[in-house]
Amino acid sequence: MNSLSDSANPVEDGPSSESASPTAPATTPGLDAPTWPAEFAERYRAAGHWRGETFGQLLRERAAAHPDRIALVDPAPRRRTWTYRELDERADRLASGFAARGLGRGDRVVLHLPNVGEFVEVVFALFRIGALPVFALPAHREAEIRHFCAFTEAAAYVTCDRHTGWDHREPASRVQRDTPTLRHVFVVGEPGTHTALAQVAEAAPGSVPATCPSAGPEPHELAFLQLSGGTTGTPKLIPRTHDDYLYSLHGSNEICGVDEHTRYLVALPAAHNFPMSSPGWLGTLAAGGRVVLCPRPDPATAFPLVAREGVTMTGLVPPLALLWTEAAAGTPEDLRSLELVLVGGAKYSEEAARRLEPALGCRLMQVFGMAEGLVNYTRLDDDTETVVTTQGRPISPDDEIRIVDDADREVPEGASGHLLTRGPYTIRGYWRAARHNARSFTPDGFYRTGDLVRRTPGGHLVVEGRAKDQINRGGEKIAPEEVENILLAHPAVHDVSVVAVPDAYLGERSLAYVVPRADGGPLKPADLKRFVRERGVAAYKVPDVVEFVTAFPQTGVGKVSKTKLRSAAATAPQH
Ligand code: OOB
Repeated sequence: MNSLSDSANPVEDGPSSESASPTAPATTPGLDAPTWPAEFAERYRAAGHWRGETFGQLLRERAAAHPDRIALVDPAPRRRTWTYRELDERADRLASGFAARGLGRGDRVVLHLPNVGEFVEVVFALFRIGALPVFALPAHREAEIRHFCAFTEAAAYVTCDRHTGWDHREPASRVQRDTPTLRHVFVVGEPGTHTALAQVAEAAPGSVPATCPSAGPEPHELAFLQLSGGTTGTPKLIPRTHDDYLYSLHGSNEICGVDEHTRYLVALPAAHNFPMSSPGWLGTLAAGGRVVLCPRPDPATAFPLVAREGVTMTGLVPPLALLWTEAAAGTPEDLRSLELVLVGGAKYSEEAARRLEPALGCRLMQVFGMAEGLVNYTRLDDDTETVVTTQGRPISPDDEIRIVDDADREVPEGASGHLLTRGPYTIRGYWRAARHNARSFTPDGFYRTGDLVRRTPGGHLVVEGRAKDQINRGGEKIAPEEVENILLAHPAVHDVSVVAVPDAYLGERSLAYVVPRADGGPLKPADLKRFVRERGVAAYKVPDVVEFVTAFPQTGVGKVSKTKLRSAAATAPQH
């Protein structure tokens, strides 16, 4: 029994639920999601936003233009580098190996790798053959991987042997056993019973179908599936096309001043949209710059890399920005190559933002983005006040912004309201999720971000809060409903409600209010935390605090009031 959720039935929509109706938004065959209506697509092409380019072509062109320039550095455990030519060739060799194993256009491939060079190789190899990477995060565990593989009907799963003490090979075997479509498991490192990725690339680059441009994916087609932060029981998948994502890269590069001299440190997980495209490692490669992978984002790991590799730019979530700011004063490392640090993913406090530039001796840029599309940046020529007090303005003149009240009416200029957006790189619907799309998008195609914002007279957005039921734990997004569903499966739990509590370092932590069953026997917070962990989900989803209550506060209509629970959580001295 879960009476806690305000949302409708979270049951997944199936592949067949995107059936066309006269009022349904435009869809592209094989896309499995609503897409931009023809008049919008034409407008974005005419404006030069959509250039008719694919990722496979992009790397090929960069490799032709400057073959010997270093594209990628993986410093650990021993320093490896790839020139643009080597990366291009490597992508071809892997692509032909994947193709020889029957992978091809439209096949979903769940990618679950930390920040290693193979991640970049595999992404470009999949782009080449038109297979679609599904970007899992390194923190994800068996439960999430199982869901991604099943829901996307994945043909392959790419992971590594061990990472941060976890062996991924046995869970991979179990997932494969239970997922009929999953024909291949490729492993970076020791493969166990699976196929070594190194062996796939051994195939000589034969006639890869995708090296012939006419056989490769079209620019308006899907390039990959990103994960949404999510507010529902399971994360939704975000279908991004070559055209739309490349536009966000080029726009980001222009705003951030990315060029061939840029050396971008991938401190956050490479699979996340922020370090991937804002401007991130893909933006850096698109500009002919150098990508430096960072195995862990802590100052002790990252600072020596900044110094040794001459890093000029990176992107951090606010808690990390705070750590870097505090560690800078005492470090023996030379950080003078750093020119720009982007901070986003969660609200960055003004007080912390003011300290970054003096501490690190570089510029700060705030970024307020979402994997669904819209990305806002403060600008390099903004004054300090704007940079530390706002979350920036959109990339594109064609990003449409509406700030509305609960009834979707525009609020007066400068007032706070719900942010709705539509534009050349914001999706028109999630992948295979028709029912959810009806809630998350307006009939005229605006995405309901769930964020509460106001606009300054200068046109910058300030994030004021959130209307969606989500916890933003230092940039890691938790859907309370997902954790509630897990806890409800515990035999001694009668009811549960998971909410955010303010936290000085992370911004927010998670708190599970639990009503135990009368006959459930003794129950301790640690039991429930362990129960969540043992369900095989990412560690950041385990509630930080568990508190037992006898009942939940109700709304006027008798539903559980999360608003009242949140304010109780925020004011309780013990949290
Ligand atoms: C980024 O993407 P997601 O998809 O993990 O999360 C998006 C959500 C936003 O809707 C907002 O609620 C929150 O994260 N958020 C911020 C923020 N940046 C993101 N909230 C307050 N201040 C900010 N600066 O998080 C993401 C994607 C691309 C670039 C940067 C971040």
